[in-house]
Amino acid sequence: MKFEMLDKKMRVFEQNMDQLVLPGLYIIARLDGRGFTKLTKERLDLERPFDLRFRDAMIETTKHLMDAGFKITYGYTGSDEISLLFDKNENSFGRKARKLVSILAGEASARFTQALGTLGVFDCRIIPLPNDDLVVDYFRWRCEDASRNALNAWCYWKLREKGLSASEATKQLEGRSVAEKNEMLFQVGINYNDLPAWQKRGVGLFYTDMETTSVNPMDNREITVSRKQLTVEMELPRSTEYDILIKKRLTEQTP
Ligand SMILES: Nc1nc2c(ncn2[C@@H]2O[C@H](COP(=O)(O)OP(=O)(O)OP(=O)(O)O)[C@@H](O)[C@H]2O)c(=O)[nH]1
Ligand SMILES: [Mg+2]
Repeated sequence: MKFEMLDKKMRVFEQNMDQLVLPGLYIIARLDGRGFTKLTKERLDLERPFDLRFRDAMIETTKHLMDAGFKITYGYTGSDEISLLFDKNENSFGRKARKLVSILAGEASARFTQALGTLGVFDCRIIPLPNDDLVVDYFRWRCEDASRNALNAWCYWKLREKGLSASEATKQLEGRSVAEKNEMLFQVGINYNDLPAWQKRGVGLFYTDMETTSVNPMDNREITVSRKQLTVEMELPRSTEYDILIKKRLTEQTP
């Protein structure tokens, strides 16, 4: 068979699973550490429930993804997950889902492994969203999920410290309301409201304009130039203020 014919014949199979994210839809990618319960509990010696070295490795991984050749206007990380909002006009690889997913998962796994010195692998999914409100809801959802997980994780580890086994601690928390969990923490001297914002709401990464002065080489006059700088926000605002922060990212230009 001639190469051209063989090529044509095989490409049909190769392209069978290809899917494009339709133009006009927002692209969000969410990456999640694979089997990180084992990694954080058995393979690494981490602070519980939250560890600074782990958090910083996740932030470095998010920064790396935002600098991996795509136009990403917002990065969000909490626990072992990362969400990325693409510029609405992103057209890399013709918006092929398999390209986005495989590149992001590969880049994240490589950077995280480098940061912590142990094998850390990420999965990745693409979430196409049709309008601004759903993008805001998406990030509200991840943020609220982080809050629930933080409350749960603090309660869980306090029970473990008291000597309860993993299954006993899990059972004790089953069916408990948010108020009950808050009270439980209060009894051991922890006010949930006073915990660091990055634990309760995650960390946001986005571009802000920074003004710097420079000298125009043509006439040696001082000029002010504005350039984009990546900001790592450890204290994400709550409710409507967070919505505003996300809405701003929808029209943001990447550098
Ligand atoms: N000790 C510690 N554990 C953390 C920290 N951040 C995340 N984790 C743990 O990371 C795990 C993430 O959980 P999941 O993503 O739900 O579960 P997983 O084991 O990764 O499973 P899959 O995602 O389905 O592969 C949880 O067990 C968290 O307790 C941290 O800062 N310190
Ligand atoms: Mg995971």
